[in-house]
Amino acid sequence: LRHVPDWLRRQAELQPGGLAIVAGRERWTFARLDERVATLTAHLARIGVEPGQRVAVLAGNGLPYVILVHALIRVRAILVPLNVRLAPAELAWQIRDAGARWLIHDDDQAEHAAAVLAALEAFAAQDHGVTGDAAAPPQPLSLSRLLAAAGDLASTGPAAPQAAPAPPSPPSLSPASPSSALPSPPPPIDLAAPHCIIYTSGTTGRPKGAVLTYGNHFWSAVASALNLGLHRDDRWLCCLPLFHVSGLSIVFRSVIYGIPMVLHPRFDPAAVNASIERDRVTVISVVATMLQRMLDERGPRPYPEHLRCVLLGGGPAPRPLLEACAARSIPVVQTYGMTETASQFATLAPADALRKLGSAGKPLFFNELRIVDDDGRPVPPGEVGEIVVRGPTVTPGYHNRPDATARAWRDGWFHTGDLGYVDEDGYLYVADRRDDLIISGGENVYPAEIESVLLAHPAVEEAGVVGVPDPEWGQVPVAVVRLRSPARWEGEACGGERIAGHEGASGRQGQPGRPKGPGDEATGGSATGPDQKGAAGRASLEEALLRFCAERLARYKVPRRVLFTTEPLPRTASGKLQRHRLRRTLDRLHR
Ligand code: S0N
Ligand code: AMP
Ligand code: MG
Ligand code: MG
Ligand code: MG
Repeated sequence: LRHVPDWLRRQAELQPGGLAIVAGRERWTFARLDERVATLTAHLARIGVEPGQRVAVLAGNGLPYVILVHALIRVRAILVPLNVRLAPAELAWQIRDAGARWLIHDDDQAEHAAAVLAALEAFAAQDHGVTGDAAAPPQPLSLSRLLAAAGDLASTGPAAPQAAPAPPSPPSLSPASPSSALPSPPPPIDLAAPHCIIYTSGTTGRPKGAVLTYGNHFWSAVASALNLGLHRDDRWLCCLPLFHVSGLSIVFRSVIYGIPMVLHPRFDPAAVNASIERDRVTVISVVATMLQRMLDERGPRPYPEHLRCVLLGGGPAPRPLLEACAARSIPVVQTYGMTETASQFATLAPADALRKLGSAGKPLFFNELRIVDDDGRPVPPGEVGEIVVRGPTVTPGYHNRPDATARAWRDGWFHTGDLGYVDEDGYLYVADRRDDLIISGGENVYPAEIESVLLAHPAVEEAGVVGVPDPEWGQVPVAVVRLRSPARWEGEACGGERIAGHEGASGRQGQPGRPKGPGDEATGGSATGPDQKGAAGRASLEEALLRFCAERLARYKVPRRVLFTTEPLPRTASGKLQRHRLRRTLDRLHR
């Protein structure tokens, strides 16, 4: 199967009056959504958005985002969804790496988008090791203005021709002549073509753009239905960001299944709980932090019968949470998946939910999974190894990163970097934490990203980051820092411009020369760099480093604490940081 009909158009033909999307007070049918998408498609083509161009999108959840996703498909432009929580410099890097030609933002993100463009200008002056064809900066476009202009054009003149050249026609699946009310037929979708590039951080610090094809999304939606089933009255609630594949995949399930998505602008536990009832939601995707908040908000009241599946993914599923849900008959199924597998790869079957509590289930219908040792040899059931996967939902590779692609795709298997085991019955259990990945509320945080920011600070000689358990977010990052010898950092970093130069820091600086006082051992333990400066000095330096991080990283990546040590950080003979040993250093400092 190489081509499928345009998903949205097909639903508009099959069930024009069928509900496609519920968003706040808006309830749009497939016909209405299709019509709006057609006008935006024409407008995008008119202003010069071309097939194959990368279009970065910086926007929160909403109907406009969904319309844009479908219109970009019809233009055959490549979607680059941006995480709105990231700092301008992080986004600028992704935009350059993707070689994005356009930056479409919603009104809420207008200022953020301006900051990203400013960061891009700063980038242009330096070399940041960007792998993409970093030519001209992207042209910014306001999503609300695009939609308004598209609407005006639609009401005043005929729609422009489709931008995309039609690929060779596949055998026709549609009725001989579609309804005359519908605009000219969009070309069929080539499942092998790239649809989007989604950035996901890596162990070495810089994020990689995972390319997902139309086929990745299509087979993911089909495989999900073969496992969870498809009911005529299904409604899938999306309170996950559309810039993650967790949320985006619901857009495709909606148009491939012909069911409504119930779209929330953000995650609000009370709003989600109310919506499950009011909007007759049958399936919802969540991460653990969300599910916990939903339970807390709801109290002991049971969920309605029509809620048949709570799909829990994006990170570890805490055992107590699973047990609490089981005790309350909440139909939770755990899934294992990642950006690179276009969402769910393995999911527990609803029938196994209780029998195999704690498992992420079996690979979905088309997928295969193996657990292998360091040499790539399969290990027996019960033994922990790396999870490697293959199947039609797995990314072909990373944008402009043949090296990273070759590291991941070895011997025909995609190496996830995750550890796990399968039991005798073939059920997957994702094993305890990898040392190099912290998952905070479903967002990935790689220690190396934070370490490289800390190392860029003039006072820092060495920095290491590990995840520590957190009741709300699952894990949060904590940093251990060894400062440069006082002679080098006191004048330069502590009293002077290098730290104080960063917004707001100077006023809160401690007194660099303050003599050591009582209570100074609270954080530092045995021997710490800033001991000479006392607790206040340490606190102010910690604050300065946190501020330094906050200017360069998403808030959720900013370490919860910075602890100071005078000892060299634990490393291998070759100089690689040993995070399992660093964790012990941290425990000691924390005490
Ligand atoms: C959990 C969420 C909703 C929390 O965000 P919230 O409460 O809306 O935060 P804000 O009000 O904006 O900010 C309040 C403070 O909280 C900080 N903060 C926000 N998020 C985090 C975080 N994750 N960690 C730590 N801190 C956080 C803010 O910075 C702010 O602090 P201050 O005031 O100091 O600035 C939100 O984090 C969220 O939406 N998380 C989920 C993200 C997600 O979707 N992850 C999944 C990614 N993975 C995939 O896409 C593949 C897996 C997958 O597809 C999948 C996943 C789940 C279910 C199903 C599937 C599937 O396979 O289909
Ligand atoms: P991302 O690519 O950002 O979606 O992150 C996916 C990562 O989340 C995976 O590589 C795993 O490390 C983690 N993850 C996903 N599902 C599970 C699960 N069921 N249990 C534990 N970790 C998970
Ligand atoms: Mg990942
Ligand atoms: Mg909030
Ligand atoms: Mg994640």
